[in-house]
Amino acid sequence: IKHPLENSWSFWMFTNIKANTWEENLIKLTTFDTVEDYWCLYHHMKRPSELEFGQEYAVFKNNIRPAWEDNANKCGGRWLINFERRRETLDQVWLIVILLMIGENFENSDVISGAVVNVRATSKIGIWISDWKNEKAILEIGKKLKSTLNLRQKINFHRHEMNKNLYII
Ligand code: M7G
Repeated sequence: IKHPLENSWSFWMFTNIKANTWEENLIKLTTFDTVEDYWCLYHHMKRPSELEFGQEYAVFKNNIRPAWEDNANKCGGRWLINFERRRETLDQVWLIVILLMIGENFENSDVISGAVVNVRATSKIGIWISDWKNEKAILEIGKKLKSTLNLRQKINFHRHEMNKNLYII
């Protein structure tokens, strides 16, 4: 028997084809709702560090698109973790973020929409939260990320529709 997750999640891939619009480059690969199905995907898919520059993975709750325009994201924002040339830690951090998320390890897991990993010269992982006004939940999630991931660098949270940081911890 497989171990069910609290939520069902979709795995998305963003390919950077110049002729396409941003929306057209976003493809839903599959959906999973058990621990075992996640590990199966993990073992078969490329690690983020093996993706090409400009490509992205996103893991979002099943009914939420990894786009600002989605109802669950339009009043939201994200915590951002940057990776400057330390690509090996990118894969480890991505795995832990996914496990924290699908295991509902945050007190405020309900406000989490999903997570994105962008592979660039400076790669980054974003944890998307649906309500930028929910300071308590945002800070709880940010602090838990920092402590679990053992991050020494600062991380910042900003609204999707604004470039200004709301929180830096
Ligand atoms: P990004 O991937 O957040 O990285 O956005 P960056 O801002 O650090 O470069 C890159 C570009 O992709 C944006 O300027 C938008 O043109 C497009 N884009 C990214 N996201 C997450 C969205 C989205 O949710 N909706 C739309 N319409 N475009 C997006």
